[in-house]
Amino acid sequence: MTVNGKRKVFSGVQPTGNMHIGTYLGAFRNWVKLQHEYEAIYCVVDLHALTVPVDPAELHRNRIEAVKVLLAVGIDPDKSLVYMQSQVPQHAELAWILGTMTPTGVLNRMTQFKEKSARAGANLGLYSYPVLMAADILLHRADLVPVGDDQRQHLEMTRDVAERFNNRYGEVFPLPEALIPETAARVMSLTDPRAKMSKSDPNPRSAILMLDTADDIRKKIKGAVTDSEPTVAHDWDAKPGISNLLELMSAATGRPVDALVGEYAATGYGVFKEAVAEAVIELAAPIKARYGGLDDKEVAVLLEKGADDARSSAERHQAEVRAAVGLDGV
Ligand code: AQP
Repeated sequence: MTVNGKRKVFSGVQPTGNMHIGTYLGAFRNWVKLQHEYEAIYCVVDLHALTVPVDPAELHRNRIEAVKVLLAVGIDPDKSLVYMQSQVPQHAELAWILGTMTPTGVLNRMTQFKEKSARAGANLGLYSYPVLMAADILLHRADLVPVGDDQRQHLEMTRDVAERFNNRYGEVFPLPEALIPETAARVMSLTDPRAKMSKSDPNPRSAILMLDTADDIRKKIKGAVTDSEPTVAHDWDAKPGISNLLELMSAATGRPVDALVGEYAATGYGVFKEAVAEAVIELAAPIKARYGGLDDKEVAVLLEKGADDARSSAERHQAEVRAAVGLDGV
């Protein structure tokens, strides 16, 4: 959908604390780039964060932290609309409508639901998470959704539900495309390279946090699980730990994985890990510095304006949906 000649980009992040480097490389880095070319809307999806048990005070803190991280990585509030999902009730309304046209068989296949319900227990919110995510995207008529690889399945479901809606009620939603980076699209856990690096992983050594100190980063990368055969090579089956570190370093430095393999193939894991750590420290340092300079009160003012703008745009779009399904007027 084109507004003032610009296509729309939308994406969201859950305020579940412990913002890590995977989120940055998989998603935020593209968010920052795209705000220069697109009408950009970025949302802290706090309703999604309720799908696993969370302490209210902690959620409150994490919401502000998430916004500050967005600003610190380079989201510019003059270029991007930034707001909290819970302050725009049209998200939940559209999710209900889309839920009525989402087969449960589709939701049963969602990998994230299977994984998270195994860990935290199943609930209806977790089950219908992809429907709310579809509503987040479609509410704004987004054309492009920059996400990490773990969200690929949810994006496919979003396109399917949009198509189903359009077939039944007329062309209301553009079909959004996912934008997934080529390198570091799925940064893996440092302690279990077969599992995704995740905010909710209880092991603090599994993830490099964006606000970690240089020392923390060195220790975590030094302790990253690898294999016993000491050649640095990119092979996800035989060497998932080393492949993960290679992709991390490639994404952090912009150097191709092949070039890194050429340089470190024979140096042994110790030297390679030190180089990865320094590259990640260099990447994270300016983010951490900018985060430290942000003021909570200014963030609150920015969020109020963001919510106002998002509500008025969402209401215009939602009126079109209500009319299409027969819920307009009395
Ligand atoms: N490990 C990752 N590698 C690449 N991209 C990632 N993303 C998350 N983890 C990685 C991308 O970051 C964006 C925001 O994700 P999210 O926080 O809203 O939800 P998530 O995907 O469920 O991330 P986590 O870390 O696993 O959080 P919890 O533990 O709270 O569920 C998304 O675009 C995501 O793809």
